[in-house]
Amino acid sequence: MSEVVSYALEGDVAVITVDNPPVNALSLPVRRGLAQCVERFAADASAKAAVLFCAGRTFIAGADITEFDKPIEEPWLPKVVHQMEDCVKPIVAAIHGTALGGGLETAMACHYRVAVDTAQVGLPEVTLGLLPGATGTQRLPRLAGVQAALDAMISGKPMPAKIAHEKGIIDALVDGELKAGAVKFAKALVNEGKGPRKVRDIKIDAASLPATFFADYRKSMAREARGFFAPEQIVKCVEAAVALPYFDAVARENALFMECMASTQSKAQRHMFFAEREVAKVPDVPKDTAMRAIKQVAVIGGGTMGGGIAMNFANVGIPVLVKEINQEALDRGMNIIRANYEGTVKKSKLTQAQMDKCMALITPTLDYNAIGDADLVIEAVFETMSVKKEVFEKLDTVCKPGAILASNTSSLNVDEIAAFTKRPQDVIGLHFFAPANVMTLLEIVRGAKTSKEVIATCMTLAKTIRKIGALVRVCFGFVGNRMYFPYVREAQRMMLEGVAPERLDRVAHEWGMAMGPHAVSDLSGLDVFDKLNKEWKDKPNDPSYCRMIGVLVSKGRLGQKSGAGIYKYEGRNAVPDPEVTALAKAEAAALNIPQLEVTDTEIIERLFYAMINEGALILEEGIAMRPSDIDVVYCHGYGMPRHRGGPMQYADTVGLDRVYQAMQKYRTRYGDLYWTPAPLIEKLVKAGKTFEQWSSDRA
Ligand code: 3H9
Repeated sequence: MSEVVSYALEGDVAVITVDNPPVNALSLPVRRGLAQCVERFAADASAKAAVLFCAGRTFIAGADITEFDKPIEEPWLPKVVHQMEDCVKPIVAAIHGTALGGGLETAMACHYRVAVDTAQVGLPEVTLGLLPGATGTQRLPRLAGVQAALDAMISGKPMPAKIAHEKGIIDALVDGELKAGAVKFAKALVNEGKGPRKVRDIKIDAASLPATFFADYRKSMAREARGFFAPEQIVKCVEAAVALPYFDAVARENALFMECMASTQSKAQRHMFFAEREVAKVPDVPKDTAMRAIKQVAVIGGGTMGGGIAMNFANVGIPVLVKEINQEALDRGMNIIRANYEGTVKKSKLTQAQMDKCMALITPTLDYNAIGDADLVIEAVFETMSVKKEVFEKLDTVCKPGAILASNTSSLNVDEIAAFTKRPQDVIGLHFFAPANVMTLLEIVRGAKTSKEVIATCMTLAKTIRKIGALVRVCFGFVGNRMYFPYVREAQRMMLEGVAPERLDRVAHEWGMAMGPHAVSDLSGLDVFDKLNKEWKDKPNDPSYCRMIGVLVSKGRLGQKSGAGIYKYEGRNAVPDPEVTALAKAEAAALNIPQLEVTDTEIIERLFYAMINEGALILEEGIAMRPSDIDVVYCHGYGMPRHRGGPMQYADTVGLDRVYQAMQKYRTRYGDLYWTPAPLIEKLVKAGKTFEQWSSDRA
C-alpha cells in the first residue's frame, strides 16, 4: 500500500486516509494511493461502505501545484475521481479544514459528503489561472446550480460548510469527532440499504436558464475578469455542462484545462502563489526568533494615511492611539476614519456593531505622553527628514523601552531616522500603501541596526493585520517606489516626445495595470512626486527628468485634488487637456526633444523594462531578497495584474535576451544614463538563465 494513503477497517466500513502534509495535496503518490485503496475497497467483501478521511490540518487542498510544470503522470486526477464514482459501494468524503480545487472535486466524486462546521469548500483554480479540471466544472453546477457554481468558480472564494450544506454540496454537518461521525454516517447508509449516488447523474435544468444567461453572466464578470484568461474558460466549461452529455462536456473541460495550464498567465499566477509564501521567509531571521507582544499601537499623524493605518489595527481588535498636533487636525482625522467605516457599513461589508467596536478601539490624543505604553508606534507625518527628526527624537524620550518605533516613510533613509534615537535596533520602516486600510502590501524596511526580534515581530504583525509583508533594505524609495520612478520617468519622457497621456495610460491599462501611470500620478498628487524628486539626493542629472511634473505643479495643477493635473477633471472623470499637450510640446522644444512616433510595443517596453532594470540593480544590491519578493510588492502595492506575475516574472516570460536587446536599442537612442543594462541582466543573458533560475541557484 501507499505511504501517503492508508486503508483500514472499522467494522464493515473501510477508512481510506490521506496523509500527505502539509495540506494533503494530490501529488502522484496520493493519486496512486487513492486508486489502489479504492480498488482494494471494491474487492474487499468485508467492507460495505468507505469513508475518505484526511490526516492533519485539512482535507485535500487541491492538486499538487508543484507538479504543473512537469509532464502529467498517470493516474491523472479525472481518472481517479471517475474510478471512485464508479465504485459499486458507497464512499463518503469526511471534510475538515479546506476542501479546495481537486480536493473538492474528489469529494464531489464520492457518493456522499459530510463535514465539520468549521470546514470550507471551494474551487479556487481561477486564482492560479486554471479551471477546475477534474470534473469540478461539471459537478458543482449539478449540485449547487449553474449560477452558484459559476459564482464560486469565477471568484475562487471558498464557502463555509454551512453554506455548502444549504446549497446541497454537503449532505450533512457532523458534530464532534469527524472520523467517528463519518463512519456512523456510512454505517447508517449500509443499514438503510443506500448505495452509491453519482453526481454526474443529476440533470441540469437547462430550460430554467434564461436564453441570455451566459451572455449576461459574461457581462457581469467583465470587470473582475479583465485581462484574465481562465474565467472565460470556466464559463465555456459550464456552457458545455448545460449543453452536452456528461462525458463530452468532461472532454471539453479537459481540453480547456490543458490550454489554461500551458498559458503564461497560469505560470505567472502559480508563481505568485509560491512568491506570496516565500516572501514571509527571512533566511537570517530563524522561525524561532523571540517576538515582542503588540497589544497597544500608536500612530503619529492622523491624516488620511495615519487614519488608514490605525484602522488596520482596530479591525483586528488591537487598541490604537492616534496622535495629532492640534484638535482641529485630530477631529478631521477621526471624521475621515468614521466616514471610511460608514462607507463600509453602507456597502453591507461591516455591521454597525462591528463599526462601533472598531471606533471604540481608536483613541484620539494630543498628548505625546499618552503613547508611553505603546508597544508599537508608527510615525505617519510629513515626508521630510527634518519633520521625521523632530518626531523620532520625541519618541525616543516618551516611549517605553522595547517599544518598536516605525516610520511609514515611503522613500527616506531609515538608518538616518534610526540615528535620531538612542535605540536604532528598535527602529524599522513600515511602509503602508494608500489607501492604507485597503491595500494588501506592507513594505517592511530593515535598517542596518534593526534587531532580528523587531523584524520577526513586524513580519508576523503584517499577517495579523491581514497584509502581505515584504522585507526590504534601505535605499531611496526602497523596492516599490525606487522601481516606480523609472516607470514614471519614461511615461513623462514620452509625454515630451508627443505621446498623448491618455494613449499611454490606455496602453498600460490594456497591458493589465489597474491604472496608467499618468492617472496614478494625478491621483497621488503631482506635488507628492515633485517633493520626492526634490528630496532625492542622487537624482539623475537630466533637465528632462520628470519635467512635466514640475511644470504642472508650478501652474497649480496638482492632480485630481486640485481639479487638474496631467488631465483635467470633471468630477472624478479624467479628461484629456489640450493645454497640457501644448505645454509638453513647448517644453520639448525648449529642451530640443524631438517628437516621435512611438508604437504601443515601445510604450510597454520603455515603461516596464526601465522598471525591470532597476529591479535587477535592487537584487544585486541585496535591497530585495528575491525576484519573487519584488513581484509580490508590485502585484500587491502597485496594481500590477497577477496574470503578469509581477515585473521580474514578466521579464522571464518575455525572455531576458529580448529585454536586453530592447534596452540596447534605447541605449543607442538615449545614451547610457538610463538604459545601461544592469550587470545581473547581462550575466543572466550570457548564461541563458532567468531571474527565477538565478534565485533558485542561490537558495
Ligand atoms: C487544482 O486542484 C487543479 C484541479 O482542479 C485539476 C487537476 C487536474 N500544492 O498556504 P500555506 C504548500 S489546482 C502544493 O502557507 P495555510 C504551500 O506552498 C489547486 N503545495 O498554509 C506551503 O508550502 P511552504 C487548487 C501547496 O494554512 C504549505 O503548503 N487548490 C498546495 O495558510 C502551506 O501552505 C488551491 O489553490 C498545493 N495545492 O493555507 C489551494 N497548497 O510551507 C491552494 C499549499 O513550503 N492552497 N501548498 O511555504 C491554499 O489555498 C492554502 O495553502 C490553504 C492552507 C488554504 C490550503
